[in-house]
Amino acid sequence: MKRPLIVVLNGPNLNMLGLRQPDIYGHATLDDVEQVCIQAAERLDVAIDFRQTNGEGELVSWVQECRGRASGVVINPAAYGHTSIALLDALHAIECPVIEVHISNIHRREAFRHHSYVSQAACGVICGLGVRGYAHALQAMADIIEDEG
Ligand code: CA2
Repeated sequence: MKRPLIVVLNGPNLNMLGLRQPDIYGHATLDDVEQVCIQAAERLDVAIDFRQTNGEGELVSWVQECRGRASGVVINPAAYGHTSIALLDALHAIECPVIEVHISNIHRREAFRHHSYVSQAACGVICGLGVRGYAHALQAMADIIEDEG
């Protein structure tokens, strides 16, 4: 039987992970995050499509492409979570569950990071658990997909 597809989307500057600010984001690179996701997907018997972009429009287009293709979306919108109504609108328009991930605990940081537009479209939010948050998000998404039958 075909494995359900979970699309894992990453927003701006996440390609810089591991290169700067290890006190906030740890030492893992984006390649390491992808490996965490690949291993979790193998364990959970789901397929993943892992992507990163610095462009808001590209991120919106990738979300739109999930419609009818993906069984679930895990997204670290990075700074666009705090700013982008366009991204929120795109996430509202797809008909699959969304889980938002942030590596850092955005609520322990500057006030402008405390609000995320994306959270309004998400069935769950994971933040502050480091890159392991992606594995937890994939586990939760696999459970949701199975429950939906
Ligand atoms: O904690 C997270 O995962 C964030 O989504 C990361 C974003 C930040 O804007 C959000 O508030 C929280 C930043 C992406 C990574 O930015 C870096 C910049 C320089 C060096 C390393 C990472």
